[in-house]
Parts: sequence; structure tokens; C-alpha cells
Amino acid sequence: MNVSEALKLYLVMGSTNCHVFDPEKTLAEAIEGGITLFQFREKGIEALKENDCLYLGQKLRQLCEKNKIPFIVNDDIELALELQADGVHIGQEDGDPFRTRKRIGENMWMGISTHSVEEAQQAVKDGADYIGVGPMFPTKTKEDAHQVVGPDLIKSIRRSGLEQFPIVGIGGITLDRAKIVYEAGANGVAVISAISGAESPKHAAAEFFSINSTQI
Ligand code: 3NM
Repeated sequence: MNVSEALKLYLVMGSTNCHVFDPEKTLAEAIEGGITLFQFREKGIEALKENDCLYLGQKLRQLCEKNKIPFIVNDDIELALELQADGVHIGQEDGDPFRTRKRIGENMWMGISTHSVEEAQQAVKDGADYIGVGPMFPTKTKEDAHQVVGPDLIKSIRRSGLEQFPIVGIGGITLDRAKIVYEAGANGVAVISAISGAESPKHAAAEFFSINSTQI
């Protein structure tokens, strides 16, 4: 699967985002519903640490492997390597893209979070395989989220010369809002709460998937 295709429906989550079901069941359901990419993002005060984090990562990694869903680790290069992840995702403050690339090699994907045209251009120069652009809308999920940039930033990034580059929108994306993000030119939507906090993650993922495949 190439990166652009994988970005179509990108579930991001860790144990602290799962209030309805445990992370394994949440992920299993979301996979059944049609997610195309998964990011293990274990963040927050109550986040699992060390072996507990590794153990959960292993379980989620196996689930993805069994279902042929690429598996990305947020922020932690060593954990990504240990879990034999398909890639790592870094923020603007998390890490140096050059060091990250050196450590992960050419075969793993590197995603970079961006919040402006300049950051997007820089991320591409720095060797990103895809960029996240956000927050698209207000979100309560990320405490230190930037100011809302809106789907218009994706349009501006596309116009700045990155017509074909793999882009995923993130932040506050709900079923009602997903279409606007795709229409702005994103290859996909990255979602935490709208799937992991849903009464039925399977149903929620399937609904997102159908918006993507029928209306674009
Ligand atoms: N990154 P939800 S917004 C992890 O703007 C993350 O880069 C963002 O969670 C960014 O789908 C965000 O529940 C949180 O709003 C997304």
C-alpha cells in the first residue's frame, strides 16, 4: 500500500483515548469498519509507561499485522523500532527529522505534524513521507493543540507546490466535518475521538469510510 492510500482513514489512539472499550477491542472494531492506517499514540498523565506501554503496543501491532493495516508509532523512535512498526510520526517539537530518518532508515515511513505552509514545505525538504495538518477544527483531545488552522490550510499547502504530496488532516474531525477536509485536498482524515470514543467504533469507522469512497 502506498502512503497516500494508507492515509484515507487514519485512526490515532492509545489507552487514554479508549473510554468505551479497551484499546484492543476498539482497534479490532475500527479495523472491521475499514480504517486504512493506525497510529499508536500513548499520551497523557495516565499513559502507560515502559513495559505496560510496550505490551499494549505489541498487542496492537499484532492486530494490525494480522489485518494488513500499516502500524505507526507516535513520537518514540525506539519503541517504533522495537515493535517493528511501519513508521514513526513526529511533531514539530518532538524530534529532529534527520536524526529520525537516520535511525529508522529508508523503508519506514516518517510522518511530520505541520501547522503552516512553511512547516509543510520544511517537512517535505526534511524527508517526510506524509504530513499531518491541523488542527482542522477545535479539539479537546490534544491539550497543547495549536490554534485551529482549518481545511483552508490544506488548500494553501496544495497551492504552494505540493499538489501530489500525501497529506492527512487532523483535529476535531467528525463525520459531519470529514467531507470538508477531503474536499480541501487531503488524502485522508486522522481521527481520535470520533472513532475511539464512539459507542460502536466499527460503525463510526464504516461511516467515515463511506464518506471517503462515495463522495470524493
Ligand atoms: N494532533 P480528535 S490535533 C493528535 O493539530 C492531534 O497536529 C493534532 O484528536 C494537530 O480527533 C490532535 O479527537 C488531536 O480531535 C486529534
